[in-house]
Amino acid sequence: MLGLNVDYSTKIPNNIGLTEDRRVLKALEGWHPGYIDWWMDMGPEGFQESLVYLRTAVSVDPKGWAKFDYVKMPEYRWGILLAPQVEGRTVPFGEHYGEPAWQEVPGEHRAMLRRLIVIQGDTEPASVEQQRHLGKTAPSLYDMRNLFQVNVEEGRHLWAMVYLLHKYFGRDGREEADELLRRRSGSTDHPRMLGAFNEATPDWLSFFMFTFFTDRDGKMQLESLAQSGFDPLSRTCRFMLTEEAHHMFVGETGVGRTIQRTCEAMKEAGIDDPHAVGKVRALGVIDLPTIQKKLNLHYTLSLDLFGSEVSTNAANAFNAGLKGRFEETKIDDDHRLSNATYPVLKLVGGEIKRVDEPALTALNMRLRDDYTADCAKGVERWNKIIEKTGVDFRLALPHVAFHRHIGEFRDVHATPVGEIIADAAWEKQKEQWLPSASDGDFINELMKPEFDTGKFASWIAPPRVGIDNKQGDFEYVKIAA
Ligand code: BYC
Repeated sequence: MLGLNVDYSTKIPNNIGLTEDRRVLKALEGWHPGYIDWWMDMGPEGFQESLVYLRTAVSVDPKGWAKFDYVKMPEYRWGILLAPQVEGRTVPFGEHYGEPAWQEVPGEHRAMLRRLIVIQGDTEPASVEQQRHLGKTAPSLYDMRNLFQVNVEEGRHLWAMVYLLHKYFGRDGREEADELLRRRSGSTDHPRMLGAFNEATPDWLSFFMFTFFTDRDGKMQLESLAQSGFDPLSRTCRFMLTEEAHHMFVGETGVGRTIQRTCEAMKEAGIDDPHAVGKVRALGVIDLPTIQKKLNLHYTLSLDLFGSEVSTNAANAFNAGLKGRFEETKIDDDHRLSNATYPVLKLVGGEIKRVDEPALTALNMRLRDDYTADCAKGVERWNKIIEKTGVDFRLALPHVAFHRHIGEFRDVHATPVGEIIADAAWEKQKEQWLPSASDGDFINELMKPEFDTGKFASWIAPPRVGIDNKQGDFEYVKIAA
């Protein structure tokens, strides 16, 4: 019987009875040293000997699944955890709608399923690589701990996908699992698979924006894969979503605390004009227009992760019962999309128009719309912070045609409000909309480490509550000398 609790007696903690599955246990134990080598080479730079107050999953029971303790990161127990099997679960959409969910890989859809798992897996180590240098400029021990928590859990999410590859895909699964340790974020020869995961995360504001926007794409994609008719994938993704919530919390509160500190500093100094960039920066905080630019960048890089608005790949994955819609089981329709249409934003004769497309091929657009709605709510919460301080400024999501590299708008330039403009006009104005090199230099200058217990860098407010309800002066990371 597969329990809620995690077995820690094997080298690889798990709740899937790995001790009885000698073949997979051996394969994963074989993969383990390569993973540790990757972690030491490409995981957080420095701090590997430091004691970090981390949560580790000890159960998959939503009511109490984690325990907190000091751990050295390389000794973190990366485990394989699946949400409990739902008895009698059926394929919730597509051509196989209503058939029993698959416990083995459906042969006819093997290649497509492997591709989805590999793409998902590839993003996890990529994000760790992108963030590896941030520890040394952490604005507090609290933030440093959150960074490392996110990193170890992304590492665990890699394990989650590697388990599926080893267990269900034989030799080519093993090869794919090895490749996941070989690709490198930003490499010219051997890059990570998706665009946003080859971009730099140069500073902590980028890290917070990334965990707000890009981890939120992760949430949407995992929600869609959690609907999968391939039950082991569904169960894996369901548990990953439990951890993912904290990553988005880190992003949302990180940006929120940055905004809070900026507005407070402006008020203290009697600066009313949020566009008085020089004056605001002189206070040692990040001006709101620059925060908007960072938002524009990370939101649009994340929009690209949804693929093309109209996609036969997405239609095929849905038909096959492999990747569903956000909250598929709560949608009231035929779950096959036989005759349904969905409005898609398209470029028609140089203008942006809404055009009805078959809902099946418009699934990426639909998921992206759900994503945008979710992002917009978070942006409104940030605006509330600004409003409360009395500063007259509003953050906004740019139009989906702005700064795109994938899909319908990749070959045109558009302003943040969605006006198509000529190349020359774009070149002239883009630094008003996206972070410039000098914005980057300014932020970099602010990225001074603050490692004193309970203290925070000039540009960010303390959190309202500590992790695991710890007091403000709690030593979240005991830095090794
Ligand atoms: N960059 O039909 P198309 C996360 C490729 S994040 C580069 O338009 P499709 C996390 C595409 O591969 C969630 N290439 O799109 C967050 C295809 O190539 P092939 C990760 C791209 O396939 C933070 C071609 O263009 N999970 O978990 O419908 C930290 C045409 O594709 C891009 C997933 O993404 C791009 N942005 O949708 C840590 C879920 N976009 O095959 C973790 C699994 C498209 O013709 N993946 N291409 O050579 C999928 O569901 C889909 O593959 C995609 C693309 C949504 C990515």
